[in-house]
Amino acid sequence: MDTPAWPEPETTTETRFPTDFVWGAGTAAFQIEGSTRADGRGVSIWDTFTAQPGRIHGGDTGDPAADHYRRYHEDVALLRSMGVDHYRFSLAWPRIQPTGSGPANPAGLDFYDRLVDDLLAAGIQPWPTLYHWDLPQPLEDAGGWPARDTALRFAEYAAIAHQRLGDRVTAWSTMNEPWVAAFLGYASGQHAPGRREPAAALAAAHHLLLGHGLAATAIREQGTPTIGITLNTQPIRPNDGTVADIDAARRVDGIRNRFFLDPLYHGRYPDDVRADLAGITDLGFVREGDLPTIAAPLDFLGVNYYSPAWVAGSAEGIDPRLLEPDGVGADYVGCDDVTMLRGTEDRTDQDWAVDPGGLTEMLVRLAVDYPGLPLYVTECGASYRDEVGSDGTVRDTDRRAFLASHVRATHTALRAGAPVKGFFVWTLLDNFEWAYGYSERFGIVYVDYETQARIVKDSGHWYGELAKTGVLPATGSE
Ligand code: IFM
Repeated sequence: MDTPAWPEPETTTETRFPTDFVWGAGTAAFQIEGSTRADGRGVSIWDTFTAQPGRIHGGDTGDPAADHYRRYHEDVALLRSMGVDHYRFSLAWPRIQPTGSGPANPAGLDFYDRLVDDLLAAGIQPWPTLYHWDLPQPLEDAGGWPARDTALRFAEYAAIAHQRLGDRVTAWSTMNEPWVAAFLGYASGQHAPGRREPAAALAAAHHLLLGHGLAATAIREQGTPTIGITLNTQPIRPNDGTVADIDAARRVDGIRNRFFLDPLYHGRYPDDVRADLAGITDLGFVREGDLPTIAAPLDFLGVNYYSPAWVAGSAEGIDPRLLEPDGVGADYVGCDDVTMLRGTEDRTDQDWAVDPGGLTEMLVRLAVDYPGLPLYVTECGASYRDEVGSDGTVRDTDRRAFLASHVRATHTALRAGAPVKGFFVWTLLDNFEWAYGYSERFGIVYVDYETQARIVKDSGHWYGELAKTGVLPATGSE
């Protein structure tokens, strides 16, 4: 894998974005809503998973989260006061269809109806995602994403949601990070439903993609929505120029990126990845007609970016301090022998590598290898240990610097010719960070989980200003 010379980021002058560039903030239902048993909501795999001892840091669950189900009005007002006029959120399938099939739950639909109306009244464009990991438990009991039927049920649910909201919502995303749902959910078991079955995880990945394609087709038949999917594509960097390192990078890139991008853009799974996986599956779950369905026309690609990965073909001769403590784990199916490296000393408080150049690299690569679709950075953000100062403010300098450098990296990609149309910060509110529970804070708004008071952090004030002006000041003046 050659590393091209990326354009140098602009740092000495202010950086102006196009006037129609979209600035937004994102959230996800299970991470913020709470009220998990309210108004007929069904049980999701995350309710089941969080109830199992030892699964989540501190034994945390989806309640109360940020109590957004009851405080959504206040949160919309917060977005408005900050000057952020695009809001990416997810719909909870178990609120809308409590068992994952059959009739809709009117109270669940009513909630999103009120939220959408509130957003529009505040001048904020809603960007719902249909699936951000909260599968109704009865569907998991029937086999989950490894079972083909789940994809069919997903398309029915998508049609119900679009039928109700499609008159006011134009931008729809089908899935968030199917890689995570498939491989953390069914291979490493770090996420719900906590299964450790590599072959089933590959079937899950295919059925998530199939569900995406069926849902996109179903809602396209109802009107003229703008439809996208969000992937957490990641630059995979070989440690060295050795054949072993470069081949390790190819394999990890294959399962992380191309296993999703190739079927979506080209209607096929990559041959090299099929060959890599031959000992695990023959992909017999792929039926005739599936791939054209998955490659249904799209209007945009959402890109979630946090950090690159650095890989080596073997750990031999590498200073142990440079290795990722968790290694490759089971996250990258078929790559168990690959070594993961830390890559950089610059880390968030969660110990994730900070590398804004990786975002430029990813956006430019997508523009070159997968041309044709507008790109939106649908998530980018960082967890730092915030504290409320004695003056009641949250001075999250690290997060602000992280965001500024990544916004700048986005502009660098734009300048290089990548069709980037927007940036959504992850995340609006501190929230339930999956296996980490409430221990990690990614928000640009601080949430006191005891009182549910919100405090806009310094990064939130800064981001609101950026969203209003589309101008990023020169480095040093941020
Ligand atoms: O919080 C998550 C989000 O739900 C999906 N993308 C990554 C974020 C940070 O881990």
